[in-house]
Amino acid sequence: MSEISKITQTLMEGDDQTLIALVNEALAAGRAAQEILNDELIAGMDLVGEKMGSGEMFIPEVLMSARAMGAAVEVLKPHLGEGESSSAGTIVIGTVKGDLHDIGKNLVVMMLESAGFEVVDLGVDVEPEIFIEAIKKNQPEILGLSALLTTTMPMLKKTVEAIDASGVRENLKILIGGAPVNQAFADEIGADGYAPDAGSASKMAKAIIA
Ligand code: B1M
Repeated sequence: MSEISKITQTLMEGDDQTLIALVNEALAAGRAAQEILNDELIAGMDLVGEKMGSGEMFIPEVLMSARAMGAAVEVLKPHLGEGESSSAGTIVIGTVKGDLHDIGKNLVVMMLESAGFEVVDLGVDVEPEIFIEAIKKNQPEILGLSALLTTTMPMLKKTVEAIDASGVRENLKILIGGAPVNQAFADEIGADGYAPDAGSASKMAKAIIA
C-alpha cells in the first residue's frame, strides 16, 4: 500500500460511522473482505501503532481507532467465514492478565467460530485461575492465549505453568499468539503451538483437533 487509502485514513481518524459506510461500499463494489481486512484495516492499526510509539497519537485517539476497527470487523464478519456449522471442537480463549489488547484476539475468535468451533471467550486481563476454572467447566480441546505487550509475555509463561500445576493439561493443547511472541517463545514456555495471525490460528486449531 503506497498511499494511505480512505478506509485506512478514516480508521486512523477513529470515525466509526464513516468507516462502516466505506467498508460497506467496498464490499458492494465487489472487493474481498479478507483483502479489506488485511491491506487496509490491519495495516491501518499498524500505522496507529507507529504513531502511538512516536508520540503522534495518544491513548484516547488510539481507542477511537480501536473502536472503529471493531465496528468495521463486525461489517466484514459475515463475509469472512467459511460457513461451517457443525461443532469442530471447543476452545477457551483470552488475553492474559495485565493486557487489555483484544482486537487481534477477537479476530482469532471470529475465524475460529466461522470454522465451526465453539469458542468460550474470557475477554482481556484474564487471571490464570480464571483460565483454569473455564477449562474445568468447558473441557476444551484447545486453550488460546493472547498477549500484545512484551511486559505481559511472562504472564503467558505463568499461565501455562499454573495450568500444568493444576492438573488440567492432559488432553489440552495450548496455542499462543500476539505480536511480540513467536514459535521459539512458544517452545520455551511449553505451549503446543504458535500462530502469527487469525487465519493460521484457525488452521492450526483444525490440525490439532484432527
Ligand atoms: Co497498545 N501497545 N498499549 N493499546 N497498542 C501496542 C501493542 C504497541 C506495539 C504500540 C507501540 O508502542 N508501538 C505497544 C507495545 C510495545 C511492547 O510491548 N513492545 C503498546 C503499548 C506500549 C500500550 C500501553 C502500555 C500504552 C500506555 O498506556 N502507555 C497500553 C497497555 C495497556 C494494557 O494492555 N495494560 C496500551 C493500550 C492500548 C489501547 C487500550 C489504547 C489499545 C487497545 C484497544 C483494544 O485492543 N481494544 C491499544 C492498541 C490499539 C495498540 C496497537 C496500536 C494496535 C493493536 C492491534 O489491535 N493491532 C498496537 C500497535 C500494533 O500492534 N501495531 C499497540 C491489530 C490486530 C489485528 O493485530 O493484535 O497483533 P494483533 O493480532 C494479530 C496477531 O498478533 C495474531 O492474530 C491477530 C490477527 O491477525 N494474534 C493471535 C493475536 N492474538 C492471538 C492469539 C492466537 C493466535 C494469534 O492464538 C490464541
